Amino acid sequence: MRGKIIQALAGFYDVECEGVIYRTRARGNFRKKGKTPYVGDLVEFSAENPQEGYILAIHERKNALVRPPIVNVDQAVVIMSAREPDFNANLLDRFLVLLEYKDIHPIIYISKMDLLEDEEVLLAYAAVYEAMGYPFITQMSDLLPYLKDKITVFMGQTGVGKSTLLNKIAPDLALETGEISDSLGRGRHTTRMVKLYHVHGGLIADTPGFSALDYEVKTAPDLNSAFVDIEKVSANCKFRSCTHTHEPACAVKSAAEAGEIAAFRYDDYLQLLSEIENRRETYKKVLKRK
Ligand SMILES: Nc1nc2c(ncn2[C@@H]2O[C@H](COP(=O)(O)OP(=O)(O)OP(=O)(O)O)[C@@H](O)[C@H]2O)c(=O)[nH]1
Ligand SMILES: [Mg+2]
Ligand SMILES: [Zn+2]
Repeated sequence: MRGKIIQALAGFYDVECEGVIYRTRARGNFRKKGKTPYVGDLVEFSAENPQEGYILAIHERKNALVRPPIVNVDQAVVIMSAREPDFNANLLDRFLVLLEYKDIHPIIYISKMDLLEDEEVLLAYAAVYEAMGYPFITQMSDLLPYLKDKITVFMGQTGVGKSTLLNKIAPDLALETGEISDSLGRGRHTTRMVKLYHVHGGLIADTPGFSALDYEVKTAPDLNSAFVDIEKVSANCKFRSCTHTHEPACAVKSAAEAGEIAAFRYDDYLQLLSEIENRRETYKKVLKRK
């Protein structure tokens, strides 16, 4: 039989096939080969009954996220709260870079708009991101048309309201949500696993929030292509390998100075680039010591 893994928990994988959910385990030799099934995997499996099945093979993946662990997604809704925690463009840019690198279409969703007294700053950000081609959504009804027939992952820091938004779209789910507990405005990881739900004609994964993103983009050219606004202009730089830092006749630097590329985007690019370079240096030192 062929089905999709919709939930993974303690070595069990719930596989959905023609509307029936089968609880399965991975065959022993999977582990030896270092192959782990993930939520979103299309698998071949056998099952005598819905309680006892075995995954036999995993189909090739279209893409894979590490955190949250999920594969074969069509798009990601990056949820950022307007307040509690405050909107953070630097963090948003880090999400976008990761998603662009993985070829997963990002949709930006701003939660907790009711807590925002002055929308002006946020609207300025909206203009920047929309100009880059990203949907920048501030109310649920505008998100719904994107969900049909798609596999969508909800991602974002803990406490931004991923589960709350999913409950609003599909109240039947009755997902657990958490109070923001401490003074730093950080939640306490209410959602603990990745699970796909049938919602609004598509599949949506609720995921646990996290505090740090993985450093998967490791080279300057990859970073360049993950900043879509920078990449567009970089074709006009004098040097093809331009890193937009010190090189002469850099079109990106000129565009940032002229305000055609938002200053905060250029700053975030420079920051991520220096992080990539610092990690390289550290790695080289570690190699030398060995
Ligand atoms: N005022 C307001 N509060 C909200 C909104 N959305 C979520 N919250 C609150 O924010 C807190 C965290 O919401 P959750 O939905 O649990 O957040 P989460 O992103 O699922 O968090 P994790 O599961 O820990 O990753 C809860 O107290 C919610 O009631 C909103 O639109 N407005
Ligand atoms: Mg949650
Ligand atoms: Zn340049």
